[in-house]
Amino acid sequence: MAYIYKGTKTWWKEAVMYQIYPRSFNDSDGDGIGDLQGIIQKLDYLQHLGVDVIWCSPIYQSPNDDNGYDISDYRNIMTEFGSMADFDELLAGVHQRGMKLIMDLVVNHSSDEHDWFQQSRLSKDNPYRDYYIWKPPVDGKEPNDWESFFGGSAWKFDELTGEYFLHLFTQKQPDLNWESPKLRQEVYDLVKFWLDKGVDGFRMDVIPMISKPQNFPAKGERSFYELMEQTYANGPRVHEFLQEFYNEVLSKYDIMTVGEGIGVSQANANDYVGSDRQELDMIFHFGHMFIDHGGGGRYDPGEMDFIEFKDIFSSWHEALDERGWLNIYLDNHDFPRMVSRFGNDKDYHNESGKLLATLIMTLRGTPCIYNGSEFGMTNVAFDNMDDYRDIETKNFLKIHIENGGNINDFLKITHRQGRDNARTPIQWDNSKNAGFTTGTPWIKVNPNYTSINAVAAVADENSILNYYRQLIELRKVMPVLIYGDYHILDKMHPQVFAFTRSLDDKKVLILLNMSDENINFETGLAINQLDFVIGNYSTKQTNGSHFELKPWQASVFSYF
Ligand code: ISL
Repeated sequence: MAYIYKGTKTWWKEAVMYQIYPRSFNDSDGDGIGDLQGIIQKLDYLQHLGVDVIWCSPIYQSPNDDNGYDISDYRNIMTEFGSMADFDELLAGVHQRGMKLIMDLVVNHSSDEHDWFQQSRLSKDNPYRDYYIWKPPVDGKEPNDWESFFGGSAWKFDELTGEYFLHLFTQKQPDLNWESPKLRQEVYDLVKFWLDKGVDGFRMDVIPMISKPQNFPAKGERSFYELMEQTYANGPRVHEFLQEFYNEVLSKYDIMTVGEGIGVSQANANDYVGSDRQELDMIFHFGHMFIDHGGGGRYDPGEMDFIEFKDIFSSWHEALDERGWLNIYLDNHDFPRMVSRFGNDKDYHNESGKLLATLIMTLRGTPCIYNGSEFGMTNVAFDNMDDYRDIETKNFLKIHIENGGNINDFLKITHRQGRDNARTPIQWDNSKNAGFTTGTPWIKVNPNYTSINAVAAVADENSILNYYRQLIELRKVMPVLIYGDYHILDKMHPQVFAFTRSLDDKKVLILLNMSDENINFETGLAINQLDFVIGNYSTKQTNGSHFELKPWQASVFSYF
């Protein structure tokens, strides 16, 4: 029976997204920090790649305690990144090339250097006091045992009024109090400011966390992840706030909204992104990204479980069904590089880079390419902890040392798990500093830039980049890859991720051998005719329903 997609068809479901981490993207003025003019210089490169929507990590004024995710002025551009005139030129340049620009909205917290916070902390009766979450000491100590994502207590004492304020991230990122109608109106006004400038939407930072249970229940014996999922995220008024946000602002523009779905599960995802909910358009989840995080989080790594990895994609497809929509990704600025984490960046760099590209481009959802991963940028392994910049890494190093750990053990874990793996400067070419800056880069360049860089990739018809270009083109002429149903094959197979997509009378078979082995794979499908669509090996082994797959072979066929 042919599958008919009954959900709504729209531009942001058919788009391919590209995330830019501006600080590391391209430096135009030699200060060693990426900037907006640097992005403008690369718009033709992005148009050539074929992406439709660019998501820029925060570019607002910030002291950069958390590289822009601590905003001190929501209506001005970060000094190092340029001016509002630069932004206007960037937005115009994006639109002239037929692309769209979405910004990063960080309104679960601000910077402590924001005027709102500077006012709020002055006195208990200050008009801005309730823009943040203040609590008196309990027995002379923190109000409760909540922990920060970045280690330590989630409360910081402020001498001025003798109270604690909540910060689920760094001490310089005080949580905003969405219980305050005035604060919510401030948020809606600043969002309107950017939408009226023509911005095409927002990625919303930790948006499931904006409603805190007002009894502030203790963590107790729960793990941090349980505390985060059960208490920080999915709070009692989160949907009320998002529906108010939608009705007052978001519904009035033809835009795209992407929720960072931290703490959201298959069970409640459609409460956020169901087309009937009038909240968000899509979310990205963390199921596959947290598989190898141990009980102690990112710096307490366990093993990746391939069967679980596959099952997470299948269960999310089933959970959202035709009501909701996903943003599909395998890396971003918070996680290691995909080809290093999920591929084999040593022996099968090209093949596994293309295989992972095939995966994110053929699952149902809006795929997001993280800057540099389109040509296979890899993790970095700095020799010295002093070369790392991420506040999360620094905080957890301090805790590791305080707990008697040694710095070399932590360095090895950081090589595997650290966020700076994804934040080394984009490797444009094989000139000094990979063409990122004429100055001293804010973070060292990965030494493999001499062989892994955009110029080489564009020129090499067999590069990961040119393979992405072909996949992006395919999606434009194969609606089955956008709206098609999904069905996994042999879900317990230890090396192969195989699935089909089907829409109307079109059927596509995707075979991904995610191992270093040669694998004989039986699809079990009754296949009359098989047409090769795309793949990372030139040979096209086909024998009805049985396939011989080479290491990291990705093959896509249409079939009847
Ligand atoms: O790094 C993580 C914890 O190990 C991620 O879970 C991350 O902190 C979480 O997904 C929230 O990320 C977002 O909010 C943070 C910011 O540091 C991240 O860069 C941003 O993506 C606080 O704004």
